[in-house]
Amino acid sequence: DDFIDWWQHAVFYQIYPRSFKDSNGDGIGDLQGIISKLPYLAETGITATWLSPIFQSPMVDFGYDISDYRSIQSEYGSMSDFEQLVHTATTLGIKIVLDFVPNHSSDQHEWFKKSVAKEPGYEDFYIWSDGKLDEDGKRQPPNNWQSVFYGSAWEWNEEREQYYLHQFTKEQPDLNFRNAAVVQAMDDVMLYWLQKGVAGFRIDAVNHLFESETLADEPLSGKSTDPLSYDYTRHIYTKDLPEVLDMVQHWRQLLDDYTAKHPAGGARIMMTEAYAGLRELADYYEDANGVRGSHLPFNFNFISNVNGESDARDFVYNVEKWLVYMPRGHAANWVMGNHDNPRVATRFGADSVDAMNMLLMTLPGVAVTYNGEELGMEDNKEISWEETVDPPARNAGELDFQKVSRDPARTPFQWSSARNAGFSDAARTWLPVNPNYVQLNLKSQQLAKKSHYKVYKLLIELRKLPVLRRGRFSIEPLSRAVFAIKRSLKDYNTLVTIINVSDKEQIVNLTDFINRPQQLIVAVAGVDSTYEPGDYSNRNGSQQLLLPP
Ligand code: TEU
Ligand code: CA
Repeated sequence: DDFIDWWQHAVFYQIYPRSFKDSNGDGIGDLQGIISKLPYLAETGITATWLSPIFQSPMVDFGYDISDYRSIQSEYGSMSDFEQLVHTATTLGIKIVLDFVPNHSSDQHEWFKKSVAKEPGYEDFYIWSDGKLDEDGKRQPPNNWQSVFYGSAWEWNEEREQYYLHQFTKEQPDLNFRNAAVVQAMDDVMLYWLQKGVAGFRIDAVNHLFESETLADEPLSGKSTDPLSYDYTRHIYTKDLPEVLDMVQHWRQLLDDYTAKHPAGGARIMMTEAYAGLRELADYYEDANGVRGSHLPFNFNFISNVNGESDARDFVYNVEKWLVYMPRGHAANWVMGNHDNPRVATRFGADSVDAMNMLLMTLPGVAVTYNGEELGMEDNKEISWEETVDPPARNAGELDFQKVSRDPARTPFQWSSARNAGFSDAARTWLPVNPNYVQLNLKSQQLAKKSHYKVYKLLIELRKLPVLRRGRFSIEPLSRAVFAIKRSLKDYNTLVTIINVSDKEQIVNLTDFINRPQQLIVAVAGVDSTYEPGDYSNRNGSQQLLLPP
Protein backbone atom coordinates (compact mmCIF):
# COMPACT_ATOMS: atom_id res chain seq x y z
CA ASP A 1 0.00 0.00 0.00
CA ASP A 2 2.50 2.56 -1.23
CA PHE A 3 -0.17 5.22 -1.50
CA ILE A 4 0.05 5.79 2.24
CA ASP A 5 2.74 8.40 2.97
CA TRP A 6 4.91 7.95 6.10
CA TRP A 7 2.83 10.30 8.25
CA GLN A 8 -0.67 9.23 7.24
CA HIS A 9 -0.81 6.18 9.48
CA ALA A 10 2.00 6.93 11.95
CA VAL A 11 1.87 6.89 15.73
CA PHE A 12 3.29 10.28 16.73
CA TYR A 13 4.91 10.07 20.15
CA GLN A 14 5.12 13.41 21.96
CA ILE A 15 8.29 13.85 23.98
CA TYR A 16 8.29 16.49 26.71
CA PRO A 17 12.09 16.91 26.74
CA ARG A 18 12.36 18.41 30.22
CA SER A 19 10.84 15.27 31.74
CA PHE A 20 11.93 12.46 29.43
CA LYS A 21 15.48 11.50 30.44
CA ASP A 22 18.26 13.43 32.19
CA SER A 23 21.75 12.44 31.03
CA ASN A 24 23.93 14.80 33.11
CA GLY A 25 22.37 14.66 36.56
CA ASP A 26 21.01 18.20 36.82
CA GLY A 27 17.43 16.98 37.30
CA ILE A 28 16.33 18.26 33.88
CA GLY A 29 15.77 16.09 30.82
CA ASP A 30 18.01 16.78 27.82
CA LEU A 31 18.86 15.83 24.24
CA GLN A 32 21.45 13.19 25.16
CA GLY A 33 18.77 11.69 27.36
CA ILE A 34 16.40 11.50 24.40
CA ILE A 35 19.15 10.02 22.21
CA SER A 36 19.77 7.29 24.80
CA LYS A 37 16.07 6.35 24.68
CA LEU A 38 15.61 6.31 20.90
CA PRO A 39 16.25 2.55 20.81
CA TYR A 40 13.38 2.17 23.31
CA LEU A 41 11.08 4.10 20.97
CA ALA A 42 12.21 2.03 17.98
CA GLU A 43 11.66 -1.21 19.90
CA THR A 44 8.16 -0.01 20.84
CA GLY A 45 7.42 0.53 17.15
CA ILE A 46 7.37 4.34 17.17
CA THR A 47 8.29 5.87 13.80
CA ALA A 48 7.54 9.54 14.46
CA THR A 49 7.95 11.89 17.39
CA TRP A 50 7.13 15.47 18.14
CA LEU A 51 9.24 17.35 20.66
CA SER A 52 8.01 20.16 22.86
CA PRO A 53 10.33 23.20 22.44
CA ILE A 54 14.09 22.69 22.81
CA PHE A 55 15.15 26.23 21.86
CA GLN A 56 16.90 28.91 23.91
CA SER A 57 14.42 30.15 26.49
CA PRO A 58 14.22 31.82 29.92
CA MET A 59 11.79 28.93 30.68
CA VAL A 60 8.99 31.07 32.07
CA ASP A 61 6.61 28.75 30.15
CA PHE A 62 9.13 25.88 29.93
CA GLY A 63 10.28 26.54 26.39
CA TYR A 64 7.12 28.09 24.95
CA ASP A 65 8.85 31.45 25.53
CA ILE A 66 11.68 31.42 22.99
CA SER A 67 14.52 33.95 23.12
CA ASP A 68 16.38 32.58 20.09
CA TYR A 69 14.57 30.41 17.54
CA ARG A 70 17.82 29.11 16.10
CA SER A 71 19.72 27.81 19.08
CA ILE A 72 19.30 24.96 21.52
CA GLN A 73 18.55 25.65 25.19
CA SER A 74 21.94 25.08 26.87
CA GLU A 75 20.49 22.98 29.72
CA TYR A 76 19.16 20.61 27.00
CA GLY A 77 22.43 20.43 25.05
CA SER A 78 24.14 21.88 22.00
CA MET A 79 23.50 22.10 18.28
CA SER A 80 25.79 19.13 17.75
CA ASP A 81 23.68 17.13 20.22
CA PHE A 82 20.67 18.07 18.11
CA GLU A 83 22.40 16.97 14.91
CA GLN A 84 23.30 13.69 16.58
CA LEU A 85 19.65 13.30 17.64
CA VAL A 86 18.39 13.70 14.07
CA HIS A 87 21.08 11.39 12.75
CA THR A 88 20.45 8.62 15.30
CA ALA A 89 16.70 8.91 14.88
CA THR A 90 17.02 8.65 11.10
CA THR A 91 19.15 5.53 11.46
CA LEU A 92 16.40 3.99 13.61
CA GLY A 93 13.64 5.02 11.20
CA ILE A 94 12.19 7.70 13.50
CA LYS A 95 11.14 11.11 12.17
CA ILE A 96 11.67 14.21 14.31
CA VAL A 97 9.01 16.93 14.31
CA LEU A 98 9.83 20.12 16.20
CA ASP A 99 7.53 22.46 18.06
CA PHE A 100 7.23 25.80 16.27
CA VAL A 101 5.95 28.67 18.42
CA PRO A 102 5.08 31.57 16.13
CA ASN A 103 2.41 33.42 18.12
CA HIS A 104 4.81 34.88 20.65
CA SER A 105 8.49 35.07 21.50
CA SER A 106 10.09 35.58 24.89
CA ASP A 107 10.36 39.16 26.11
CA GLN A 108 14.12 38.39 26.19
CA HIS A 109 14.25 37.86 22.42
CA GLU A 110 16.36 40.52 20.67
CA TRP A 111 13.36 41.30 18.44
CA PHE A 112 11.37 42.38 21.48
CA LYS A 113 14.23 44.40 22.94
CA LYS A 114 14.61 46.17 19.58
CA SER A 115 10.88 46.73 19.36
CA VAL A 116 10.85 48.27 22.85
CA ALA A 117 13.65 50.59 21.72
CA LYS A 118 11.76 51.32 18.46
CA GLU A 119 14.78 50.32 16.38
CA PRO A 120 14.01 50.90 12.70
CA GLY A 121 12.39 47.82 11.19
CA TYR A 122 11.33 46.47 14.59
CA GLU A 123 8.76 49.10 15.70
CA ASP A 124 5.82 46.91 14.65
CA PHE A 125 7.21 43.44 15.34
CA TYR A 126 4.78 43.15 18.27
CA ILE A 127 1.30 44.53 19.05
CA TRP A 128 1.64 47.92 20.75
CA SER A 129 -1.08 50.29 21.96
CA ASP A 130 -1.24 53.54 23.94
CA GLY A 131 -4.19 52.29 25.96
CA LYS A 132 -6.75 54.77 27.22
CA LEU A 133 -7.48 57.00 30.20
CA ASP A 134 -10.37 56.28 32.57
CA GLU A 135 -12.63 58.96 34.21
CA ASP A 136 -10.00 59.59 36.85
CA GLY A 137 -7.35 60.16 34.18
CA LYS A 138 -5.71 56.86 35.07
CA ARG A 139 -4.03 54.85 32.34
CA GLN A 140 -5.87 51.66 31.32
CA PRO A 141 -5.28 48.90 28.76
CA PRO A 142 -7.01 49.52 25.41
CA ASN A 143 -9.67 46.84 26.00
CA ASN A 144 -10.87 43.92 28.14
CA TRP A 145 -8.85 41.20 26.43
CA GLN A 146 -7.59 38.55 28.84
CA SER A 147 -4.57 36.34 28.86
CA VAL A 148 -5.23 32.58 28.58
CA PHE A 149 -3.14 32.39 31.77
CA TYR A 150 -5.28 34.86 33.81
CA GLY A 151 -5.43 38.65 34.00
CA SER A 152 -5.24 41.35 31.34
CA ALA A 153 -3.59 40.43 28.04
CA TRP A 154 -1.91 43.86 28.06
CA GLU A 155 1.26 44.85 29.89
CA TRP A 156 2.58 48.38 30.25
CA ASN A 157 6.15 48.89 29.08
CA GLU A 158 7.86 51.78 30.89
CA GLU A 159 10.56 52.29 28.32
CA ARG A 160 8.39 52.49 25.22
CA GLU A 161 5.51 53.95 27.21
CA GLN A 162 2.97 51.73 25.54
CA TYR A 163 1.08 48.55 26.28
CA TYR A 164 1.98 45.32 24.46
CA LEU A 165 -0.28 42.35 23.88
CA HIS A 166 0.43 38.95 25.40
CA GLN A 167 -2.18 36.22 24.99
CA PHE A 168 -0.17 33.99 27.35
CA THR A 169 2.25 35.17 30.13
CA LYS A 170 3.51 38.75 30.14
CA GLU A 171 6.93 37.32 29.27
CA GLN A 172 5.41 36.01 25.98
CA PRO A 173 4.64 39.10 23.86
CA ASP A 174 2.49 38.35 20.78
CA LEU A 175 4.29 38.81 17.47
CA ASN A 176 2.54 40.92 14.84
CA PHE A 177 1.73 38.68 11.87
CA ARG A 178 0.26 41.63 9.96
CA ASN A 179 3.88 42.74 9.55
CA ALA A 180 5.49 41.12 6.46
CA ALA A 181 8.92 41.26 8.15
CA VAL A 182 7.63 39.02 10.95
CA VAL A 183 6.18 36.53 8.45
CA GLN A 184 9.52 36.48 6.62
CA ALA A 185 11.54 36.07 9.83
CA MET A 186 9.44 33.07 10.85
CA ASP A 187 9.65 31.51 7.36
CA ASP A 188 13.43 31.72 7.72
CA VAL A 189 13.24 29.93 11.07
CA MET A 190 11.27 27.09 9.50
CA LEU A 191 13.74 26.76 6.63
CA TYR A 192 16.65 26.76 9.07
CA TRP A 193 15.30 23.68 10.88
CA LEU A 194 14.15 21.95 7.69
CA GLN A 195 17.76 22.17 6.50
CA LYS A 196 18.79 20.43 9.71
CA GLY A 197 16.70 17.44 8.64
CA VAL A 198 13.49 17.72 10.64
CA ALA A 199 10.36 16.12 9.19
CA GLY A 200 8.12 19.07 10.00
CA PHE A 201 6.54 21.11 12.76
CA ARG A 202 3.89 21.02 15.42
CA ILE A 203 2.61 24.59 15.30
CA ASP A 204 1.75 26.03 18.70
CA ALA A 205 -1.37 28.02 19.59
CA VAL A 206 -1.92 28.74 15.90
CA ASN A 207 -5.46 30.11 16.29
CA HIS A 208 -4.11 32.94 18.46
CA LEU A 209 -1.93 34.32 15.62
CA PHE A 210 -4.15 37.27 14.69
CA GLU A 211 -6.24 39.79 16.61
CA SER A 212 -8.78 42.29 15.39
CA GLU A 213 -7.17 45.63 14.52
CA THR A 214 -10.18 47.49 15.92
CA LEU A 215 -9.12 46.50 19.46
CA ALA A 216 -12.82 46.30 20.36
CA ASP A 217 -13.86 44.89 23.75
CA GLU A 218 -14.66 41.18 23.70
CA PRO A 219 -18.35 40.42 24.39
CA LEU A 220 -19.06 38.66 27.69
CA SER A 221 -19.58 34.90 27.60
CA GLY A 222 -21.75 34.55 30.70
CA LYS A 223 -19.51 31.66 31.77
CA SER A 224 -17.60 33.39 34.57
CA THR A 225 -18.11 36.33 36.91
CA ASP A 226 -14.39 37.05 37.25
CA PRO A 227 -13.29 39.71 34.71
CA LEU A 228 -9.71 38.45 34.92
CA SER A 229 -10.65 34.89 34.02
CA TYR A 230 -10.25 33.77 30.41
CA ASP A 231 -13.79 32.39 30.51
CA TYR A 232 -15.25 35.81 31.31
CA THR A 233 -15.47 36.80 27.63
CA ARG A 234 -15.88 35.16 24.27
CA HIS A 235 -12.80 35.46 22.11
CA ILE A 236 -14.12 36.62 18.78
CA TYR A 237 -11.43 39.30 18.33
CA THR A 238 -8.40 37.34 19.50
CA LYS A 239 -8.96 33.78 18.28
CA ASP A 240 -9.84 31.90 15.10
CA LEU A 241 -9.70 34.98 12.83
CA PRO A 242 -9.90 34.20 9.09
CA GLU A 243 -6.32 35.48 8.63
CA VAL A 244 -5.08 32.43 10.56
CA LEU A 245 -6.09 30.17 7.69
CA ASP A 246 -4.07 32.24 5.20
CA MET A 247 -0.97 31.80 7.34
CA VAL A 248 -1.50 28.04 7.71
CA GLN A 249 -1.88 27.79 3.93
CA HIS A 250 1.26 29.89 3.45
CA TRP A 251 3.27 27.52 5.67
CA ARG A 252 1.84 24.52 3.81
CA GLN A 253 3.15 26.01 0.59
CA LEU A 254 6.57 26.53 2.16
CA LEU A 255 6.66 22.90 3.33
CA ASP A 256 5.45 21.56 -0.03
CA ASP A 257 8.03 23.65 -1.89
CA TYR A 258 10.79 22.40 0.38
CA THR A 259 9.64 18.79 -0.07
CA ALA A 260 9.56 19.20 -3.86
CA LYS A 261 13.17 20.47 -3.82
CA HIS A 262 14.34 17.81 -1.34
CA PRO A 263 12.16 14.77 -1.99
CA ALA A 264 14.38 12.36 -0.06
CA GLY A 265 12.88 11.97 3.40
CA GLY A 266 9.30 12.30 2.18
CA ALA A 267 6.71 14.94 2.90
CA ARG A 268 7.61 17.64 5.42
CA ILE A 269 4.47 18.05 7.43
CA MET A 270 2.73 20.32 9.91
CA MET A 271 0.49 19.41 12.80
CA THR A 272 -1.41 22.39 14.13
CA GLU A 273 -2.54 23.03 17.68
CA ALA A 274 -5.86 24.86 17.94
CA TYR A 275 -8.60 24.22 20.45
CA ALA A 276 -11.27 25.27 17.94
CA GLY A 277 -14.60 24.27 16.43
CA LEU A 278 -14.98 21.45 13.93
CA ARG A 279 -15.65 23.80 11.03
CA GLU A 280 -12.47 25.79 11.67
CA LEU A 281 -10.44 22.61 12.02
CA ALA A 282 -11.91 21.15 8.82
CA ASP A 283 -10.87 24.34 7.00
CA TYR A 284 -7.31 23.88 8.27
CA TYR A 285 -7.20 20.57 6.38
CA GLU A 286 -8.61 22.15 3.24
CA ASP A 287 -10.77 25.21 2.68
CA ALA A 288 -13.98 25.42 0.65
CA ASN A 289 -11.93 26.21 -2.48
CA GLY A 290 -9.81 23.10 -2.08
CA VAL A 291 -6.68 24.94 -0.84
CA ARG A 292 -4.75 22.67 1.51
CA GLY A 293 -3.39 23.75 4.88
CA SER A 294 -2.43 21.64 7.86
CA HIS A 295 -1.65 17.95 7.31
CA LEU A 296 -2.95 17.21 10.78
CA PRO A 297 -5.08 19.77 12.62
CA PHE A 298 -4.99 18.21 16.06
CA ASN A 299 -8.25 16.51 16.97
CA PHE A 300 -8.78 17.09 20.70
CA ASN A 301 -12.23 15.46 20.87
CA PHE A 302 -10.94 12.76 23.24
CA ILE A 303 -9.47 15.45 25.50
CA SER A 304 -12.17 18.12 25.45
CA ASN A 305 -15.42 16.23 24.89
CA VAL A 306 -15.24 12.92 26.74
CA ASN A 307 -14.18 11.94 30.25
CA GLY A 308 -14.67 9.23 32.86
CA GLU A 309 -18.41 9.99 32.99
CA SER A 310 -18.94 9.55 29.25
CA ASP A 311 -20.86 6.56 27.95
CA ALA A 312 -20.37 4.52 24.79
CA ARG A 313 -22.57 6.83 22.73
CA ASP A 314 -20.49 9.88 23.69
CA PHE A 315 -17.35 8.18 22.39
CA VAL A 316 -18.98 7.00 19.17
CA TYR A 317 -20.44 10.46 18.55
CA ASN A 318 -17.06 12.14 19.02
CA VAL A 319 -15.39 9.77 16.57
CA GLU A 320 -18.12 10.16 13.95
CA LYS A 321 -18.20 13.94 14.35
CA TRP A 322 -14.57 14.28 13.29
CA LEU A 323 -15.02 12.01 10.28
CA VAL A 324 -18.18 13.83 9.18
CA TYR A 325 -16.49 17.24 9.18
CA MET A 326 -13.08 16.18 7.81
CA PRO A 327 -12.90 16.88 4.07
CA ARG A 328 -12.51 13.75 1.90
CA GLY A 329 -9.04 12.50 1.08
CA HIS A 330 -7.33 13.52 4.33
CA ALA A 331 -5.84 11.56 7.21
CA ALA A 332 -7.88 11.58 10.41
CA ASN A 333 -5.96 12.11 13.63
CA TRP A 334 -6.70 11.34 17.28
CA VAL A 335 -4.88 12.99 20.16
CA MET A 336 -5.17 11.01 23.40
CA GLY A 337 -3.04 13.28 25.57
CA ASN A 338 -0.48 16.06 25.83
CA HIS A 339 1.49 18.18 28.29
CA ASP A 340 -1.39 20.65 28.81
CA ASN A 341 -4.04 18.23 30.04
CA PRO A 342 -4.50 15.58 32.72
CA ARG A 343 -3.24 12.14 31.78
CA VAL A 344 -5.47 9.36 30.42
CA ALA A 345 -5.43 7.35 33.67
CA THR A 346 -6.46 10.48 35.56
CA ARG A 347 -9.11 11.64 33.07
CA PHE A 348 -10.77 8.29 32.42
CA GLY A 349 -9.68 6.21 35.41
CA ALA A 350 -6.71 3.89 35.72
CA ASP A 351 -8.84 0.95 34.55
CA SER A 352 -9.35 2.54 31.14
CA VAL A 353 -5.75 2.82 30.00
CA ASP A 354 -5.71 -0.23 27.71
CA ALA A 355 -9.21 0.48 26.40
CA MET A 356 -8.20 4.04 25.43
CA ASN A 357 -5.03 2.83 23.73
CA MET A 358 -7.05 0.21 21.81
CA LEU A 359 -9.45 2.91 20.71
CA LEU A 360 -6.64 5.26 19.69
CA MET A 361 -4.75 2.63 17.73
CA THR A 362 -7.59 1.02 15.81
CA LEU A 363 -9.22 4.16 14.43
CA PRO A 364 -8.30 5.13 10.87
CA GLY A 365 -5.43 7.59 10.42
CA VAL A 366 -2.87 9.03 12.81
CA ALA A 367 -2.57 8.30 16.54
CA VAL A 368 -0.90 10.80 18.87
CA THR A 369 0.49 9.53 22.19
CA TYR A 370 1.94 11.67 24.98
CA ASN A 371 5.05 10.17 26.59
CA GLY A 372 4.19 7.93 29.53
CA GLU A 373 0.72 7.00 28.26
CA GLU A 374 2.12 3.69 27.01
CA LEU A 375 2.56 2.86 30.72
CA GLY A 376 -0.63 4.45 31.96
CA MET A 377 1.31 7.04 34.00
CA GLU A 378 -0.91 9.04 36.34
CA ASP A 379 -0.97 12.72 37.26
CA ASN A 380 1.15 13.50 40.29
CA LYS A 381 -1.44 15.15 42.51
CA GLU A 382 0.99 15.49 45.44
CA ILE A 383 2.78 18.54 43.99
CA SER A 384 2.63 21.30 46.61
CA TRP A 385 2.18 25.04 46.04
CA GLU A 386 5.89 25.54 46.80
CA GLU A 387 6.85 22.96 44.18
CA THR A 388 4.43 24.35 41.56
CA VAL A 389 6.09 26.02 38.58
CA ASP A 390 3.43 26.15 35.85
CA PRO A 391 2.64 29.85 35.11
CA PRO A 392 -1.19 29.62 34.98
CA ALA A 393 -1.08 27.70 38.29
CA ARG A 394 1.18 30.34 39.87
CA ASN A 395 -1.22 33.03 38.59
CA ALA A 396 -4.21 31.19 40.08
CA GLY A 397 -2.64 31.37 43.55
CA GLU A 398 -2.28 29.07 46.51
CA LEU A 399 -6.01 28.32 46.88
CA ASP A 400 -6.81 27.47 43.27
CA PHE A 401 -3.57 26.31 41.66
CA GLN A 402 -4.58 22.64 41.54
CA LYS A 403 -7.59 23.45 39.34
CA VAL A 404 -5.38 24.61 36.47
CA SER A 405 -1.86 23.33 37.11
CA ARG A 406 -0.30 21.41 34.23
CA ASP A 407 2.61 20.25 36.41
CA PRO A 408 0.91 16.98 37.51
CA ALA A 409 0.89 15.70 33.89
CA ARG A 410 4.51 16.80 33.28
CA THR A 411 6.42 14.86 35.94
CA PRO A 412 9.47 12.76 34.98
CA PHE A 413 9.07 9.62 32.88
CA GLN A 414 9.00 6.49 35.04
CA TRP A 415 11.69 4.27 33.57
CA SER A 416 12.30 1.93 36.52
CA SER A 417 12.05 1.57 40.30
CA ALA A 418 15.55 3.04 40.71
CA ARG A 419 16.08 6.44 42.34
CA ASN A 420 14.04 9.22 40.66
CA ALA A 421 12.33 6.49 38.62
CA GLY A 422 15.55 6.08 36.62
CA PHE A 423 14.98 9.54 35.12
CA SER A 424 17.92 11.30 36.77
CA ASP A 425 20.76 10.92 39.27
CA ALA A 426 20.08 14.37 40.70
CA ALA A 427 19.25 15.00 44.34
CA ARG A 428 16.17 16.89 43.17
CA THR A 429 14.33 16.75 39.84
CA TRP A 430 12.73 19.87 38.28
CA LEU A 431 9.28 18.49 39.11
CA PRO A 432 8.77 15.79 41.73
CA VAL A 433 8.60 12.23 40.40
CA ASN A 434 5.21 10.61 41.01
CA PRO A 435 5.68 8.46 44.15
CA ASN A 436 3.82 5.61 42.42
CA TYR A 437 6.94 4.98 40.27
CA VAL A 438 7.98 2.16 42.60
CA GLN A 439 5.16 0.02 41.14
CA LEU A 440 4.34 1.90 37.96
CA ASN A 441 7.38 1.98 35.68
CA LEU A 442 8.52 0.75 32.30
CA LYS A 443 10.93 -1.87 33.59
CA SER A 444 8.31 -3.70 35.65
CA GLN A 445 5.84 -3.53 32.76
CA GLN A 446 8.41 -5.03 30.42
CA LEU A 447 8.96 -7.87 32.87
CA ALA A 448 5.29 -8.49 33.72
CA LYS A 449 3.42 -11.16 31.77
CA LYS A 450 0.76 -8.62 30.89
CA SER A 451 0.97 -4.86 31.17
CA HIS A 452 -0.21 -1.60 29.65
CA TYR A 453 3.11 -1.35 27.86
CA LYS A 454 2.76 -4.84 26.38
CA VAL A 455 -0.75 -4.08 25.15
CA TYR A 456 0.49 -0.79 23.68
CA LYS A 457 3.35 -2.47 21.88
CA LEU A 458 1.09 -5.18 20.51
CA LEU A 459 -1.31 -2.51 19.24
CA ILE A 460 1.48 -0.81 17.30
CA GLU A 461 2.40 -4.18 15.84
CA LEU A 462 -1.25 -4.73 14.82
CA ARG A 463 -1.28 -1.36 13.04
CA LYS A 464 1.00 -2.87 10.41
CA LEU A 465 -1.85 -5.15 9.30
CA PRO A 466 -3.32 -3.95 6.00
CA VAL A 467 -6.76 -4.08 7.61
CA LEU A 468 -5.74 -1.35 10.05
CA ARG A 469 -3.77 0.65 7.49
CA ARG A 470 -6.50 0.86 4.90
CA GLY A 471 -9.47 -1.25 5.92
CA ARG A 472 -13.06 -0.01 5.94
CA PHE A 473 -14.18 1.41 9.24
CA SER A 474 -17.35 1.37 11.29
CA ILE A 475 -18.16 2.16 14.88
CA GLU A 476 -21.35 1.53 16.87
CA PRO A 477 -22.57 1.62 20.44
CA LEU A 478 -23.63 -1.92 21.40
CA SER A 479 -25.10 -0.68 24.67
CA ARG A 480 -24.62 2.38 26.88
CA ALA A 481 -21.46 0.85 28.29
CA VAL A 482 -19.90 -0.82 25.28
CA PHE A 483 -19.03 0.24 21.76
CA ALA A 484 -17.32 -1.63 18.98
CA ILE A 485 -15.05 -0.72 16.10
CA LYS A 486 -14.83 -2.90 13.02
CA ARG A 487 -12.04 -2.73 10.44
CA SER A 488 -12.43 -4.94 7.40
CA LEU A 489 -10.69 -5.44 4.07
CA LYS A 490 -11.45 -7.90 1.28
CA ASP A 491 -9.54 -11.18 1.65
CA TYR A 492 -8.15 -10.20 5.07
CA ASN A 493 -9.15 -10.95 8.64
CA THR A 494 -11.60 -8.46 10.13
CA LEU A 495 -10.48 -6.74 13.32
CA VAL A 496 -13.13 -5.96 15.90
CA THR A 497 -12.33 -3.87 18.96
CA ILE A 498 -14.82 -3.91 21.80
CA ILE A 499 -14.47 -1.13 24.34
CA ASN A 500 -16.18 -1.19 27.72
CA VAL A 501 -16.27 2.32 29.19
CA SER A 502 -18.06 1.29 32.36
CA ASP A 503 -16.40 -0.09 35.45
CA LYS A 504 -18.51 -3.25 35.45
CA GLU A 505 -18.34 -6.46 33.48
CA GLN A 506 -20.67 -6.27 30.47
CA ILE A 507 -22.26 -8.91 28.27
CA VAL A 508 -22.98 -7.83 24.72
CA ASN A 509 -24.26 -9.67 21.69
CA LEU A 510 -21.99 -9.19 18.70
CA THR A 511 -23.93 -11.21 16.15
CA ASP A 512 -25.48 -8.23 14.36
CA PHE A 513 -22.37 -6.10 14.43
CA ILE A 514 -20.04 -8.74 13.00
CA ASN A 515 -22.73 -10.42 10.96
CA ARG A 516 -21.68 -13.99 11.72
CA PRO A 517 -21.86 -16.52 14.57
CA GLN A 518 -19.69 -15.55 17.50
CA GLN A 519 -17.85 -18.88 17.75
CA LEU A 520 -15.38 -17.75 15.09
CA ILE A 521 -13.92 -15.13 17.39
CA VAL A 522 -10.30 -15.28 18.54
CA ALA A 523 -9.11 -12.71 21.05
CA VAL A 524 -5.76 -11.20 20.07
CA ALA A 525 -5.20 -8.31 22.44
CA GLY A 526 -6.56 -6.53 25.40
CA VAL A 527 -8.01 -7.39 28.66
CA ASP A 528 -9.36 -10.78 29.43
CA SER A 529 -10.35 -11.79 32.92
CA THR A 530 -7.08 -13.62 33.50
CA TYR A 531 -5.21 -10.52 34.60
CA GLU A 532 -3.55 -11.03 37.96
CA PRO A 533 -2.91 -8.29 40.51
CA GLY A 534 0.53 -6.94 39.64
CA ASP A 535 -0.01 -7.27 35.91
CA TYR A 536 -0.46 -3.49 35.81
CA SER A 537 -3.32 -3.68 33.43
CA ASN A 538 -7.05 -3.34 33.29
CA ARG A 539 -9.75 -5.81 34.16
CA ASN A 540 -12.79 -4.26 32.51
CA GLY A 541 -13.07 -6.71 29.64
CA SER A 542 -12.29 -4.49 26.64
CA GLN A 543 -10.76 -6.66 23.96
CA GLN A 544 -9.94 -7.21 20.34
CA LEU A 545 -11.04 -10.02 18.08
CA LEU A 546 -9.63 -11.19 14.80
CA LEU A 547 -12.21 -12.78 12.48
CA PRO A 548 -11.24 -14.86 9.46
CA PRO A 549 -12.32 -13.54 6.04
O1 TEU B 1 -1.08 25.80 24.32
C1 TEU B 1 -2.04 26.65 23.75
C2 TEU B 1 -3.24 26.82 24.55
O2 TEU B 1 -4.20 27.39 24.11
C3 TEU B 1 -3.20 26.31 25.95
O3 TEU B 1 -3.33 27.41 26.78
C4 TEU B 1 -4.28 25.36 26.23
O4 TEU B 1 -5.53 25.92 25.95
C5 TEU B 1 -4.26 25.00 27.69
O5 TEU B 1 -2.96 24.77 28.13
C6 TEU B 1 -5.10 23.76 27.91
O6 TEU B 1 -5.03 23.40 29.25
C7 TEU B 1 0.20 25.90 23.80
C8 TEU B 1 1.14 24.95 24.50
O7 TEU B 1 0.74 23.63 24.27
C9 TEU B 1 1.23 25.32 25.94
O8 TEU B 1 2.04 24.43 26.66
C10 TEU B 1 1.79 26.71 26.04
O9 TEU B 1 1.82 27.13 27.37
C11 TEU B 1 0.97 27.69 25.21
O10 TEU B 1 0.72 27.22 23.90
C12 TEU B 1 1.73 28.98 25.04
O11 TEU B 1 2.79 28.80 24.16
CA1 CA C 1 -1.17 36.63 18.40
